[in-house]
Amino acid sequence: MNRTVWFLTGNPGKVREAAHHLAPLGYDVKQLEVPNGTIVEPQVDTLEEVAQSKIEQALAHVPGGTETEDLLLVEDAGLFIDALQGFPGVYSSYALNTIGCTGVLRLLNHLESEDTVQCAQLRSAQFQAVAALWHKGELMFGHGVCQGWIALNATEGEGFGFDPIFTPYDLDEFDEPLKPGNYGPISTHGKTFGAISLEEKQKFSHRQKALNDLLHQMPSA
Ligand code: ITT
Repeated sequence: MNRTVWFLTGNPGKVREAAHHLAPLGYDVKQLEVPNGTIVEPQVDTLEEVAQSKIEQALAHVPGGTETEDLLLVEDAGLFIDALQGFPGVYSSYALNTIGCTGVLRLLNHLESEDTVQCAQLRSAQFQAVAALWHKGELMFGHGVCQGWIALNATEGEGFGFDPIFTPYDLDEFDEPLKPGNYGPISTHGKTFGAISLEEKQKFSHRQKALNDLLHQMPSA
């Protein structure tokens, strides 16, 4: 029988990606919706602290409460741009809602080059994700990183958030990122996450890596 995973998030794009990954493994991913303003995202330094705080706040809203057999999932991600000392990082939601993708591109205006390899180095960035899973009082964390760079222009498509401006580095046959200028078997051919399908994005995604890391620790469904 499928196990229910309540995913606390206001972002349906994240639910789609988690369900795509966990449904074939016997998990029924459901969005845990709470009234606006119920969960306060703390302004702390790390994604782990954000995720843990959200789990603690969300437990009061899980059907069945702390006695439930269901699982509770929170996943926090951020875009960390090297040239901006990691900004927006843990402030990614705020940055997206205020300056948006266009504002981030503007902050990097001075880091341009006609040489794509140089551009990819100057504008290097990572998506980082921390997935936290609560089950019967136990809390587990999974981590995932996706290396890449901030494109010169935004491209709209299937994705969400900063997808239109993030191009992942190619991956080698062991799923490890290659340095710019090296071409690997797993590649978007220079396209941003915004310009590729969800299936394609999954091959690179920080969220998938964080969920995979969690899966190794999860009770079998
Ligand atoms: P929650 O309700 O789950 O917190 P959120 O959209 O605020 O949803 P995060 O706090 O995890 O998600 O993410 C911080 C920001 O980074 C947010 O604006 C996202 O849109 C963006 N982001 C996270 N993962 C992303 C991804 O895979 N692609 C593009 N943008 C992403």
